[in-house]
Amino acid sequence: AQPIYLADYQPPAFLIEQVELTFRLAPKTTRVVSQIRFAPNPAAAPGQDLRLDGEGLTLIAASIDGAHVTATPDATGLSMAAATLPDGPFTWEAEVEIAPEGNTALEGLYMSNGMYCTQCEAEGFRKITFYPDRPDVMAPFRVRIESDLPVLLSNGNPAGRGPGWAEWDDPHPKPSYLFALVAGELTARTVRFTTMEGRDVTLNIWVRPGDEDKTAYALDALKRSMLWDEQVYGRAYDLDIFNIVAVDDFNMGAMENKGLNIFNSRYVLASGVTATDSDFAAIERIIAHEYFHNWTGNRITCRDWFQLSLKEGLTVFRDQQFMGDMRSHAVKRIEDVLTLRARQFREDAGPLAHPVRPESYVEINNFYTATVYEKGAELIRMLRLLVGDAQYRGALDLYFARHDGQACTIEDWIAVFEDAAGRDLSQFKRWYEQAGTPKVTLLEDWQDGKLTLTLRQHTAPTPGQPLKEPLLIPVALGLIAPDGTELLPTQILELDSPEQVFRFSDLPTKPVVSALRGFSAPVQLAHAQSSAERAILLGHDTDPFARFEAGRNLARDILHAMIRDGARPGPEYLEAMRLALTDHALDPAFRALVLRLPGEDELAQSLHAAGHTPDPDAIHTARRLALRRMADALAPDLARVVEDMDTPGPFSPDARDAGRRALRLAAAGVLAHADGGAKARAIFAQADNMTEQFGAWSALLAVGAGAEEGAQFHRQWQGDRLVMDKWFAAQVMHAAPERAAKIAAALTDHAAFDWKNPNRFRAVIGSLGAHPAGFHRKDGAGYRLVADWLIRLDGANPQAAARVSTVFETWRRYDHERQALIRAELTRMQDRPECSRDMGEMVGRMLG
Ligand code: DPP
Ligand code: ZN
Repeated sequence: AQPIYLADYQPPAFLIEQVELTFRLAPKTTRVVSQIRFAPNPAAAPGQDLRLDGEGLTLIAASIDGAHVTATPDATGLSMAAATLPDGPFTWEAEVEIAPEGNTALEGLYMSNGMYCTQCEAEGFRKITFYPDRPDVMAPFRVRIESDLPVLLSNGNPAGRGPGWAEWDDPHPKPSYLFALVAGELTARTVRFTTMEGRDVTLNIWVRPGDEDKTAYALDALKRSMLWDEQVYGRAYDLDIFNIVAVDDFNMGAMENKGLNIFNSRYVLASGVTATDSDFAAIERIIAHEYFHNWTGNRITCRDWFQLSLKEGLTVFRDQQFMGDMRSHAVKRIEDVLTLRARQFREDAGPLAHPVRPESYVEINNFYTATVYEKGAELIRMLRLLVGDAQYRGALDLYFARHDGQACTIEDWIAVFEDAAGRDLSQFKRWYEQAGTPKVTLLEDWQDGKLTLTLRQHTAPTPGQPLKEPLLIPVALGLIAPDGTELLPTQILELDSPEQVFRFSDLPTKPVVSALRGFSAPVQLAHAQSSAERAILLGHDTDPFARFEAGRNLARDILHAMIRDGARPGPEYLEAMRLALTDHALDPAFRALVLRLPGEDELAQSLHAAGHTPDPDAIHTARRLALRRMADALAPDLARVVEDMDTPGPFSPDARDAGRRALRLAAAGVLAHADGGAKARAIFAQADNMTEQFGAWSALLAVGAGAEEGAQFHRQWQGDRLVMDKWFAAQVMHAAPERAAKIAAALTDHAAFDWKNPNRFRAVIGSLGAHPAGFHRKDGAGYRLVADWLIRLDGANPQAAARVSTVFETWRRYDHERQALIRAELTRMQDRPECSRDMGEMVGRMLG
């Protein structure tokens, strides 16, 4: 397959004035009739052929302005020669046949448990009918659905309903990737919301009968999202109805189709007994994210798929702000940075590194990445820091006013900031174009009351980008006295050269430097500090992220020393942890995060960045030893925290109770390394909520116990798909390294292992890939099992298979023996004539 290049962008030859679609639904023989009013694009070269995308469609008939035409589709669509087209506007009409039942790729129109649904982003609409399937062609849609199923939904407002049919009218011009259709036996929970503009909107969450009692939280999150977008961004909803549908078989998390969001059911359905606190938080975030897309994505969309971060980075940033406002900004920021490092830094350091705005792709589905999403959000956070909060809001107002109804580019985005803030941001734009995580080195010099800080930046080469230019990096920095008082509140240092010096004078005492507060830029900071300095920051910094980070750095340094030299965690570290654990002034959620040691993959990443070849077994062993030492040294404190952090009364998923449960489970989890899991077993036995039931069982599994609890968990939950995903995942994730691949293999033989369901596949195969010591066993059994299953899944659902294949993206970190084993598996995956475009691109890039 040939790559597509950003540099080759051409405006569409034809624009669309109106689309009318009729669906006659049948599992094997759905008919789709399209009537599309085309007009030549005045901004394009005149006299071009009409090219329509189409894949896997059986063309029944086609006409132009009512006159039958002969069209011969090829593998990717069909063309009508310019000479055969009328001058000026014309109506194209076509009838095609498709088979949703056999569609296991879950792209286009497909079926999930007897229900019809669609997924069109990025290029699924071409599997529904012939169309210019590109985001810069926006049109109003009118849709008629014919089916005996009781609930028939599409985008926009309801426009008519009779026995066996329904019509929908979407007045807002939209690209085809936002088209959606749902038909099934569904039931809704409904509320009303009045917008700040006075529009009375019906909000529905549609689920399968029986799941109604699990929709209250999502519906409430939706109302809060709508209100928040009005209050914080001045954006109101623009249709009379907003529908959300939960679907069990779904490749992504959810999809922001105009007025008809379709969700992976795991991000809608929740009750206290079936969903963990993390599930509730994920639901709140994703409901908000998809809703926020209505303005950042739908009203203003992307000109082409290279601009994907224009909507995704911005919408992630907005959902992060929302979650901070709903819960805790400090805790949310820490969690976001942990995710960024675990996923995006990992991606940026390996063969799949790409800029936030890529320059080429073979399959766009492979670019729904942590870089486009999470790093994209970080760029917006930096922009806000550089221009200030008021100018940020001004730039966004300008963006909405200037570009509503348009398909835009990163250039348009940067321009609103330049215009609103009166500032040249051409250097900042490099962040969108340059891949790789910059390394910032901070050197301190203290003399005669003067502090001199030297900041350097360097970005290592990434695939296709051997040379890197200096970036504009906002470094938020403050100074703390050894007794904990703040000597200098946060300043933003703008690092825009390879090396810069910043001086601070008139200081009464040698300060402790608190750098990169709030994680002000997505960089790797190299800043040598003593354990004593880190302990001061952990105990006293005014910036909560910096406090967390100081504790994290302490833990990382100790773990590195344990892994490399067999050192042991010293008393200072254990004392610092004890202080954080028992500090009642601190938010329990924050204490839970501080207590959590860096994960095995994070340690492999940091060892590799420091020039070492990580040994997954040594990392696993050292981490467990550190947990054992913490458990021994802190046992009484941990036990007290477990008692103190109970949450009496009825279950509430709010941030306060969730934080208490997080700390309680974190403490019981550490303690299990000394008490054999006694506390965890007690929590499991008494649990009246999934967070504690599942958290306690996981803690038991992690110390080699939990067999009985696992059996009980299975008996209790075998009828609940989403809880069963947890049952599958936990057994793999917490398996002893030498057993992980065996356990995963056994689970794939389980009657409930429905491998075509993406959630279930990821629960087993994805979890093995996320268990570094288990996946990277020297005998290669983990690699083999994952490759076997990826090959099988590639035949049914290439997009999902390609996504999971990223478990191999870190392979060059490891020793030669492991590299040889992985190379052999990647080659086996690639060397098949039937290897999909999706997987072919991913494996090709990984092999480099
Ligand atoms: N549904 C995905 C998201 O919201 C892609 N747009 O990010
Ligand atoms: Zn999104």
